[in-house]
Amino acid sequence: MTDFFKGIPQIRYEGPQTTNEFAFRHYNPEEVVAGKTLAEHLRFAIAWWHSFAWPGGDPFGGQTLQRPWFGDTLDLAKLKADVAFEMFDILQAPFFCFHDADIRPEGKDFAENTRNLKTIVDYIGEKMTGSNTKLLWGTANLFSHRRFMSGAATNPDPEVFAWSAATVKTCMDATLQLGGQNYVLWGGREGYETLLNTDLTQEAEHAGRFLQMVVEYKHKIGFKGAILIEPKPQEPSKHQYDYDVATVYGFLKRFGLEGEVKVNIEQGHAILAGHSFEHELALAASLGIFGSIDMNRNDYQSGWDTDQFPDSVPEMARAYYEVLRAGGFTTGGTNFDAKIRRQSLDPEDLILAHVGAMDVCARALKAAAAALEDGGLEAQRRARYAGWETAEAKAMLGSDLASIEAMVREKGINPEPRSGRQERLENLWNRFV
Ligand code: XUL
Ligand code: CO
Repeated sequence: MTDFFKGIPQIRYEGPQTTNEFAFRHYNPEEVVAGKTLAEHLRFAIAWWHSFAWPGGDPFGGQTLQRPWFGDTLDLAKLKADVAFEMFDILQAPFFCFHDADIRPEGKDFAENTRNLKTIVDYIGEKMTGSNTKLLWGTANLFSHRRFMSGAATNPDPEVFAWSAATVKTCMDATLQLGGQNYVLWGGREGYETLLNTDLTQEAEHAGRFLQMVVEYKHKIGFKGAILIEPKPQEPSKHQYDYDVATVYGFLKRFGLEGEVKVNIEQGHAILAGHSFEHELALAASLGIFGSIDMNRNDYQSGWDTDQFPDSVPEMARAYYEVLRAGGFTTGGTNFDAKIRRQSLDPEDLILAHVGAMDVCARALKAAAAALEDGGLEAQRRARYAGWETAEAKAMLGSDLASIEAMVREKGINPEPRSGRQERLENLWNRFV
């Protein structure tokens, strides 16, 4: 045991009336909602990078957090893992997620990176045998080190492509070894700063081939989890190639990967792309590529990716409504890709950020499940398209413009507009939130 979380009890469900800060008010992991427990629905994961590796910097100032495990040695990386598993236990977290660079010290070359990764992955594997916490996904950090400043798979330098491909191989091996349920690729610097130095065509070809290699390797090693792309429109690059769900789908189609790769959708990234979170979720479900979510929120005033913990039940309820309509998570889950503010120095802040977020998500999921169970919204959605259920209407889709023109004349078709009932539907929705 380390003493980092000394005095902080394990968080248990005590119900909405409790005044205990260190308790869940709404997240009762065993509560059954719409046929599954809340733990099974929500599949919460803790992000290693924000909770254990982030030093608290922003563009105007450096480190504010001082953690006893900060530093680039294997012993400190093990201490970090010890603390991580203590936090997973305090929160009863079912899953965690990591990048290679979050868990291992940086080596002087590729061989040392791989050795360090293997040592820490073995260490984490041992810790997992005595823990209930599993791996939701692993990923490679192909954006922080200066070698990636011009991209990884899309870097103009083939040596960086090689380094990146080799690194992803080691991270997929690590994810397989730890029983990960997904492997994620977020193209942090797969994009450009200026078109004046960028060959869009060549970069897209390289990114497409890179992803094909990831899928080929997945099958080669027998990894049964899902490969997920995480869309984001900009930041760190001015323009990133995996802009949003629609763009990723086009990219997957172009490289024949739409049956192999799904998406990990992040709330803050959806907002940066000018969408709502629920739009991205609904679109992914409709395209058959919904995989997992990174749960956080952005500050609507600052306009950048602030990665705050979610605090809005109405917003999250709209998101979980789409998750439930999509049939819920299979390999995916709710990963808190969220960081405490840089002034939140205390170990308690880190724990309570997650407690609050888990409660917000649980309330949202319950509201969404109630709305879906009520069925009123879905009935009205179906009723709106009921005209298309007739054989005549369906046949029109197999017809042609000239025949349809003849039919319109013959029948004297003259459509009467009907209300979209938006406010009535919003009122119905608000009964559940
Ligand atoms: C960055 C981001 C990443 C990915 C994993 O905005 O969301 O943390 O989730 O690389
Ligand atoms: Co993310």
